[in-house]
Amino acid sequence: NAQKNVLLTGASGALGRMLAPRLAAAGYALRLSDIVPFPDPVPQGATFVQADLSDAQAVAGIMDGIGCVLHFGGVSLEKPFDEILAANIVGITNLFEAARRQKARVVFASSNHTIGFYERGTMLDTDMPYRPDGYYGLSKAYGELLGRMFFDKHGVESVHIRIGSCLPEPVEARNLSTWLSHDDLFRFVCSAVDAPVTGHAIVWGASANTCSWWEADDRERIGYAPQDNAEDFAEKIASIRTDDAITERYQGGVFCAQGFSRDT
Ligand code: 15L
Repeated sequence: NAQKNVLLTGASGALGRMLAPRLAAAGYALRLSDIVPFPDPVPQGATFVQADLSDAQAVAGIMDGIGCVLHFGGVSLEKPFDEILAANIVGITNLFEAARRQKARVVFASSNHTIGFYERGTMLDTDMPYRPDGYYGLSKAYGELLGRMFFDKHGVESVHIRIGSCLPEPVEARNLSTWLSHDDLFRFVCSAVDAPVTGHAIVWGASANTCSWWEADDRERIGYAPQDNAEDFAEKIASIRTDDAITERYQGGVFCAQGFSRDT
C-alpha cells in the first residue's frame, strides 16, 4: 500500500474518524485534513493539516504529492445554498483542479440524495436520471458530473460512492435498503484506491442488503464486493418508521420532507 500517498478530507467527521485509523493500520501513507482539528490522536504514520476546502490555495497545499484523495469533506446534511456552495461545490471544484495538476485519483463520498426523489421500491441503476432531494443532493450530483467532465476532458480518474446510510448498525426500516456497514465502506475505499484502472465510476455505497433498491453500477471495475446485510438486523428495525408520509414515500427519506411544499 506504500506506493500512493493518500489524502483523506473530512477526516474529523464521523466517517473520516472511522476510516483514518483503519487506513493508517492498513499501511497507506496517509495525510488527514479537515476545516476543524482532528479530535482523536492522529494515527501513527499519518499527519493532519487543517484546511478550508473553499480556499483553492489551501487545497493545492494539502494535495501536494498526493496520488489518491478520499474526499469526505464538506457539508453532509441539507443546508442553505450559500453553505453548500462554498463547502461542497467550490470545495470539490478546487479538489479536482488540484487532482488534475497532481494526476491524482479522486474517490468521492457521494450520496443517495442524488436520487432521493425516486419512490421507495423503485429499482435503480447508477445511470438513471438524477433526482436530487435538496441543495445537498444537488451538490453531490455536481461532484459526480464534475468527475465525468474531468475524466472526459483531462483523464482524471474518479470513483463516486453513492453512500446510503453508513452507520455502525442499521437503526430504522429504511436502512434495510440503504445500510452501508463501516467494514464494507472501508473495504470499498481500499478497492477504489488500489484498483489499477477505474476511469469515471459510480458505485452504490451499500452493503449486500436483501431489500436493496439499487442494482447495476461500475463495481466490477473497482473489484468491490460488500459482505454485510442489513437483513441480519430486521427483527430489531423493520417496524421502526416515521409518521411522515413524504419521508416514508421517497428513497431520500427525511431529506425529501425538509422544506417540501409541492401539492401532492
Ligand atoms: C447522507 O448523505 C447524510 O450525510 C447522512 O447523515 C445520512 O442522512 C444519509 O445520507 C442517509 O440518507 O441515511
